Amino acid sequence: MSCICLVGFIGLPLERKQAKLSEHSIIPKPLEVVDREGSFAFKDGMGYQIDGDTDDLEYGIEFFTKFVKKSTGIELVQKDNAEINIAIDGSKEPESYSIEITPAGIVISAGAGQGAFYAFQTIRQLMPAEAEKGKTADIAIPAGKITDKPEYGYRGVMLDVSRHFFLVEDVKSLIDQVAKYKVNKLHLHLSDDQGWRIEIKSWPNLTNIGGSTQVGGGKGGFYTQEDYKDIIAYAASRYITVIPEIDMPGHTNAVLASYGQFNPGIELPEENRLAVDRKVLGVDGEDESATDLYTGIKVGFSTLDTKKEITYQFIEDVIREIAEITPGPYFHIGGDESLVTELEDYKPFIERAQAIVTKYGKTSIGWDEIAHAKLEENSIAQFWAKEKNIKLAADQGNKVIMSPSKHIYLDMKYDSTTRIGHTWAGLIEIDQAYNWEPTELVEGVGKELILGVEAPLWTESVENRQDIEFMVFPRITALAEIGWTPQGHRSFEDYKQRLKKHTARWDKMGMNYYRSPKLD
Ligand code: TNX
Repeated sequence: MSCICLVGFIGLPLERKQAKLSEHSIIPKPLEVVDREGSFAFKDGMGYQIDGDTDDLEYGIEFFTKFVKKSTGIELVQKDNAEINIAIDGSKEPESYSIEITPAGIVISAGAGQGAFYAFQTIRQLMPAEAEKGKTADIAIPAGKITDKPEYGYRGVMLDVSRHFFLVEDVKSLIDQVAKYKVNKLHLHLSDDQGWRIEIKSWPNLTNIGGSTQVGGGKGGFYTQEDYKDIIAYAASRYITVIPEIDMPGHTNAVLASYGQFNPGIELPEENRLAVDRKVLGVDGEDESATDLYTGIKVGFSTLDTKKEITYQFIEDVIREIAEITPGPYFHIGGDESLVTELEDYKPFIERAQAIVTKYGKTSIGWDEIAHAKLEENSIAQFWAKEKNIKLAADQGNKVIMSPSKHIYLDMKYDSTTRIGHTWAGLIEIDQAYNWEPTELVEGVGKELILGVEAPLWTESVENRQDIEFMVFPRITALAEIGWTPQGHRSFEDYKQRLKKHTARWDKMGMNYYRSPKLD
């Protein structure tokens, strides 16, 4: 008997009816859920078996067995005729899965390890919130069948590690938290005016000087190439692809402070300059043309010198070194807010940057402004502000990623009282984050041109892991559902009810999420 029983006042057990499968609060909402009678209870001695290609299943299995052990105390072992059967069927889409739950067992069928991992995330959400904290007795999940697959293949979150630097451990924590919602891309904004955050062996001052501070004048930091590989491997173990961004030709003061030769003579804002102390930073010699470091939050004042050949050698070195240690298919070249680069210089610069990305075997992504240039055939434009830029990309036949700032900029305040964040794109409460549809943002840009969706977290005001959690949750769950669940299948009212159950899980995990009054 797998029901959860309470002892009544006359001493007889009273059955508390277990919620049906279709009444469970899964986010993102699955495509199809069918209820059946009964439930499946995890019991000692149970195990799992795998049918089909096990190649990329290992991480998923590791996650699942660890979670079951933590939440039930049961050590699932691999055995024949097991209660939990995981079948990989390569003819299905890799992210798709189905779960059939009966009192006798669970049968998971998935297109690949990734789909199986998503099946495990769904099963996790079928377990009680207490399971997130540790051992909970008698876990049973209701019988039925879930059949599921995503609407879009690109479901991303972006973390700006330049304005404030975050440790590898903080990035991993974010990876863990978003993977639960089937987010599959992590875009790292690795460079900006305030800091350069990845070791480039051929240009060491980028990190020695360019990585030495951040917004507010703190000590900054950077990832060694080994750190970066560590993040990538960790993300891969949650079926998340990392997309590195080096923003250019604007947003580059950290480069110009490190190497004056790329400075065409920009004017740094008066406030928040920080003189480079080369002795303290251990850098030999002088560099007359280098700028001061910048620790403020203004944008649009910097540019690389687009007219010098050495600039292209430089970006080629950077792209090559990063591409070599990036297994994913993408490289993001930024391209936004290059307000002091003449358009006639900007366009050929972007074209050359894209060509270098292509040369090193990657697909180029850039913020929507890049569509002013001639795009490479497979280049991707990321919508954040201007519909007309996305039209330019679409006219060229290029695909787009949707990050509409007024809906899903995670650095916007929730309401006027939010302690951190900005308001330039508006206030973004959970309904504003949820109520949009990728195919309705730009006229003429429909599903066939949309690769997917991404929520960026810019970090001018975000200083630590608690701040990240506060700005990302709950809004990332809206993004995850918009990327996964077709429009006709979701509504804010229904999402809100499900979200309440998730905040209970986040409480168990000790997360610092935003407690929206919209959840009553
Ligand atoms: C605009 S969005 C930027 C960022 C800022 C952000 C602050 C985009 C492509 N550029 O440089 O951090 O606004 O909200």
